Amino acid sequence: MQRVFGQLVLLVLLSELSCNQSIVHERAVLTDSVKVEFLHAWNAYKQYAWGHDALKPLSKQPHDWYGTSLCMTPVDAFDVILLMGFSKEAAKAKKLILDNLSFDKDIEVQAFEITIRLLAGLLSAYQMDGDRGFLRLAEELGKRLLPIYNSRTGMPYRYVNLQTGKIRDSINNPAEIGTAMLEFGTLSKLTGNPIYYEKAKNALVQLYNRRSMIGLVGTWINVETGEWVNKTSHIGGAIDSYYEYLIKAWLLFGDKECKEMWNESIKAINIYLADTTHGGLWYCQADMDTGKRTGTFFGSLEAFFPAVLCLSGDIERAAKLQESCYKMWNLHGIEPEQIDYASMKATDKRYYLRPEIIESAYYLYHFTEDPKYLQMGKRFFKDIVKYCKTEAGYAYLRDVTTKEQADGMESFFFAETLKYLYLLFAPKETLPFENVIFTTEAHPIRRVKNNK
Ligand code: DMJ
Repeated sequence: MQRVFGQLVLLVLLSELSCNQSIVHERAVLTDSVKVEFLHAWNAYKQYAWGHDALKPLSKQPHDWYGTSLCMTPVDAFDVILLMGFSKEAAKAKKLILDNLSFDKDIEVQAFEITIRLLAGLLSAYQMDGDRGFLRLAEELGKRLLPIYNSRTGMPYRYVNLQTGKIRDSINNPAEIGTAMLEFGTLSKLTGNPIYYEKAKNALVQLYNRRSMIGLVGTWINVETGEWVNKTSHIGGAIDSYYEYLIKAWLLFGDKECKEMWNESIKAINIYLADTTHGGLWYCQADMDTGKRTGTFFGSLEAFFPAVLCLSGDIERAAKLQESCYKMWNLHGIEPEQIDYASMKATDKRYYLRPEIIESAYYLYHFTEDPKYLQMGKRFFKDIVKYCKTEAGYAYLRDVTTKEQADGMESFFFAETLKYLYLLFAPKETLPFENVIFTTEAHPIRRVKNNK
């Protein structure tokens, strides 16, 4: 009897071992495949758009956001090139950036996009590569962005002319107001100049102070008067990374006020925006003053939230929400930009090569080690390759139902989508999770210990 039992235990152990070995093998294969696809996209950028902001993958033409290049793709992609171990490619990208990138340009730029893609990219490049040229560029950019904070409330304007400092657009949203603290804060820590941290933090506090009586924020606010001009509350685009940065600023800098602001905010979000009435967990739109539900839309941008919930320790809710996100992905075999979760119909049929759902799978896998998140990641990767791959890189989809491709490949496809896929499959030591905080554009910033 004892012998039979012993044999059974041995069998179970052996089958577990072989299962683990096959997971390890599958992960190694997937890691290599992501690298291959990365090179496919990167080589196309090099061939058709080298030195420009981005590649238009169908017409094989370069694209510059403001008519002159700010090296968007190489800066955004630099850290992932290093992570993947492509040292020759990294050297080429570095030379391109350090020899050519200048911010002394008479162009009006959207501060948020420039902050999350370029400032963050330069800071992580500096931390990973060590060349002070990256930090010099980051500081030059930081200085040129500072005029955005010259409003009566201290909340930023949306656009600034990099040469003249002229600002415009006083109607701004929480995401664009609040998503600077990691980048500006890190710039302060690295340069020793506190101004960046102070300005970004003040903007965050000013916004938080204008939350409603029930603790929600709206979508648009006038940064001169401090009055809300659109009171729809949600966790999607235009608000999303405001919440993300409250908790991450706490974790990165140990800023207790940010922790308190996060704690208060998440309570209100879970009371008024969480919705379990349509099967599964979703987050809705509601009026910021009354909490009354005004919409049941959810989309690819909202899919960042399981990752943030993981960071806050709410794995249960994170896992439930990720199940909903996965349903959304599987509706048409690839993720629509937005659905109405009450009817489960796509209301915006584009797929922009976005990373959020993959980012959440990566966080959930880190915190639970449940192999189902690896399988999800594999599904995402296979579908992206199947529908978005083109001769010259990757193209976003105009319509997830027809899979019609469109002529764009955003730099976040390198910086985030492929990076999170890679990190999900690669061995943990590739980038130990506890050592960094990822900015909203997935740029890893080194974490100072003992912030908890
Ligand atoms: C990225 O630029 C950032 O993740 C931003 O916070 C939201 N949108 C894109 C990716 O979808």
